[in-house]
Amino acid sequence: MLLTGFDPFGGDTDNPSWRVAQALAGQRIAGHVVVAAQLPTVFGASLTELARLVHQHQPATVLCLGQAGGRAALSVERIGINIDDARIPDNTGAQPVDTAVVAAGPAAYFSTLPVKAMLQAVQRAGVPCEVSQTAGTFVCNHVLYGLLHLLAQHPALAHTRGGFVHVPWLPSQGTPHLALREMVRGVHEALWAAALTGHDIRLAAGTTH
Ligand code: PCA
Repeated sequence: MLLTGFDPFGGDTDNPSWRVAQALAGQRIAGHVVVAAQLPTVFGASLTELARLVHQHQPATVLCLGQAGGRAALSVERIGINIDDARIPDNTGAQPVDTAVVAAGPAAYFSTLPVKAMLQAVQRAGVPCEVSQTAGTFVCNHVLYGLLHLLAQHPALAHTRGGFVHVPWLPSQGTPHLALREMVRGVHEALWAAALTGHDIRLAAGTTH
């Protein structure tokens, strides 16, 4: 399993997504070993590095993590869209507006991880979790879309599934927040569910929102 987090961005000095990835590095989850890596919060370079890692490790599961300030729960992203539209500059100062992630690529890709099974597993562990219908239009969405495009394009990666989870701020960063150990526990459960669930489950109407 490849688990990525980002470096701090937008003036922050910390990024919980990388803290969580580090905490789970080397752990064995449902028979898979977690390889953790950091991606730069940079359009383009983040995807170049992710593609290199995916080709190198050929993992069964790729889960990218990112910080979403203002959200109170782990959010399992359902979709990546083909747009870069940055409200703030990335870590090299680039601020694309209304440009495609992949020129002439499809409008969107759905996560190929079992979103509802992951949601259920995290909630059952008592960690706040929701499904999110948008990963935004900054570097996190860029990475989710680019990952899913990569996996869709390469026959050698046909058995690799990919997706994204946003995590809240740490208590030191602002409110709402979640303790690091809760985030780690939740992402562990999400990875466990991703590894063990072939086809996603159906949850009864009204049980998840
Ligand atoms: N969060 C940003 C990019 C890096 C990160 O951790 C985002 O949500 O796009």
